[in-house]
Amino acid sequence: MLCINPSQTKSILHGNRKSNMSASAARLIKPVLYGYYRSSCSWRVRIAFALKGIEYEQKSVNLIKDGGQQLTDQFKAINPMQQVPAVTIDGITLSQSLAIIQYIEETRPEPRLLPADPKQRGQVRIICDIIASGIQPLQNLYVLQKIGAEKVQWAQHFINRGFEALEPILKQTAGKYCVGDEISMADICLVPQVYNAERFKVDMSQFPTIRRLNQTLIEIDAFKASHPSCQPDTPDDLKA
Ligand SMILES: N[C@@H](CCC(=O)N[C@@H](CS)C(=O)NCC(=O)O)C(=O)O
Repeated sequence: MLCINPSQTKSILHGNRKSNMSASAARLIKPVLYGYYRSSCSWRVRIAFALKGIEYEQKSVNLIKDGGQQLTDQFKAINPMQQVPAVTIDGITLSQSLAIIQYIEETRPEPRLLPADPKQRGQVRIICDIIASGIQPLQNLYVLQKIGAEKVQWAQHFINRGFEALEPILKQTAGKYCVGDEISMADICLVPQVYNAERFKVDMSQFPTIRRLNQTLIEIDAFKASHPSCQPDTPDDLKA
């Protein structure tokens, strides 16, 4: 498995970069991803960086340690929503994984992550929205902490519900990948969501198209290198 150099990890407590600089100077600085190895939304951004061959630095925001570093005032100043990912890039700070990926797509267009055909773009966005709005928010840490003892059944229920919608859509749109034969943002959203489904022991045999796509995608270097088992902040016992 391809792994990113562990020396790139830094604690979020190591501080921020300066903001007053020219746009061209800002562009020379490597983007910084504030993320967490197991966060599916952080993984989306890592896949996008990897597919586009963009080098970046990672700063780990441990969602568990000390009650959750995302809840500190220091991180709240980076992302008021107190969630990962956040990215500093070109002199600005962005949050929300899809907004981050779209910014990367618009500023570094090759290879493209949205198809040229508007109908296929529409299909990509449907798949992204089902996952990013209809599934992941219902099974993120903050929500599950509120649910308490029933959290596994809760997460399974909403992942199943979302995948029951995705399966027939993907049956229609998929070629080699989620939409046709080009990797897109839909694939970037799908793989981390399947990883979450497996963590929550969802029966994936019900979703043969999703399973087939995931198996194809997970063999691609950009998906492997960005996998949660392969990050600078992955605990030693979970490292690939
Ligand atoms: N819509 C946001 C969702 C971000 C999100 O839910 N992040 C999770 C990790 S995947 C998080 O930081 N959870 C912390 C918490 O729930 O306290 C995005 O796409 O970036």
